[in-house]
Amino acid sequence: MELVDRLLARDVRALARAISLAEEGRPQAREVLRACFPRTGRATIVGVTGSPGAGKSSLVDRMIAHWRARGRSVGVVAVDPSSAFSGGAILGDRVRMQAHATDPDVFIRSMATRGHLGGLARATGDAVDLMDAAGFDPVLVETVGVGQDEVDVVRAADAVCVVLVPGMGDDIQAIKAGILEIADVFVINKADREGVERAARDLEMMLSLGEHGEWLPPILKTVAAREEGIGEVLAAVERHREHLSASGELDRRRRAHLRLRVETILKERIVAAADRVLGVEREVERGFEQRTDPYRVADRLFSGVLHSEEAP
Ligand SMILES: Nc1nc2c(ncn2[C@@H]2O[C@H](COP(=O)(O)OP(=O)(O)OP(=O)(O)O)[C@@H](O)[C@H]2O)c(=O)[nH]1
Ligand SMILES: [Mg+2]
Repeated sequence: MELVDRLLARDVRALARAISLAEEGRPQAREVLRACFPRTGRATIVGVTGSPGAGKSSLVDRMIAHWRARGRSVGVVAVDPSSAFSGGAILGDRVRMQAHATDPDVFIRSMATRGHLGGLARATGDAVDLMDAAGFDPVLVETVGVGQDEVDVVRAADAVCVVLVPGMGDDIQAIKAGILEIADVFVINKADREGVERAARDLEMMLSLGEHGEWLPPILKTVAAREEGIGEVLAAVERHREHLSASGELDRRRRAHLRLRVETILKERIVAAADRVLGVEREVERGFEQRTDPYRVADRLFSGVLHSEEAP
């Protein structure tokens, strides 16, 4: 397939096109992904998450610059929560990472939170695969650390950086749901502000209460706006990656991610098939009128799929 050949030769227009196809859930995307898949698994995938405005994009921008200086080509998937309302890619990330806009070894893709057939995690997972296949390594994924969708998205990374800011007492609470637990590296950004030591102490305290395996997530301080501490973040990500490889944890994680993706696809297909065979909406409506319990409605739909000629 011409598109695949071009993508594998790192034609960024082909890559952009392939990501759009995947995002829109087009049938052609499946073929592209299948053809590209053997070339995936090489890139280190780095998730960057944290509260809104913590400086994630600024940090990503600085990380790109550092990796570029070492000759790496960098892919970025920036998940944009605000476009759920505005319906377009935000200006913020574009502006923040503008310096790299003309660099062919940097590929930045913004993605809206909503409007993906089959969910955000699937769309971002496909985009990461395609960038990986095109030879970008590392691939960074930026999301705001709120909500299950975003947690699922960064969970698929090899290393998860959680970005916090000083004076975050309440913030920690706000993003606590699932995000702190999956952090491999903590970054306290805006370390030029007051309260950075306190934030580090609070975090350390929280970490000492929680459980962690062999890897104790380091707590690093950065001033993304002034380029301070970025080298340390990269070093921690690389150290973490080495730890994953050496401990066998990398394969375990990637297996778990594969499973998650397979399950997502499976659920999607079953629901879609049930919809074609009996109509989910129609059966729900019927169930509502007849006060049927949800298990029975699901049973009816599921057996409809099982007994239909059509494979899901
Ligand atoms: N004082 C200070 N400001 C910073 C620092 N890093 C980023 N900022 C500023 O913080 C604001 C938000 O930065 P972004 O990089 O857009 O933050 P973000 O986390 O990507 O934001 P969202 O994607 O909208 O959630 C911008 O005005 C940055 O200039 C820092 O280290 N110190
Ligand atoms: Mg951002």
